[in-house]
Amino acid sequence: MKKAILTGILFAMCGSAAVADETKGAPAFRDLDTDKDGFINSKEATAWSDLSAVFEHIDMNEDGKLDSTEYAALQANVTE
Ligand SMILES: [Ca+2]
Ligand SMILES: [Ca+2]
Repeated sequence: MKKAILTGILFAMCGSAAVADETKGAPAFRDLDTDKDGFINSKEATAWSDLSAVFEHIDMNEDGKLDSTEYAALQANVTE
C-alpha cells in the first residue's frame, strides 16, 4: 500500500520538469545526515526541499527518520 503511494509521489516528482533538475542526482545520504547519527531526520531533510516534501512517505517503517535503505529506495527512483 505504502509502496504504491511512494511510486505515485515519485512519479509526480519526476514527471514535473520544474523539479527534474533538482531531483536528478540526489544528494548523498552522508551529506544530508549532518549530525552523522546514521539517519536523516525531518530537520536534516529540509536541506533538500524535494526530500522534505516526501519525507513521511518514504519513511517506510514510520520511525520519523530515514535510514540508508529508505533513502536508497528514493535515490534509485529519482536518479536516471
Ligand atoms: Ca542525522
Ligand atoms: Ca524510517
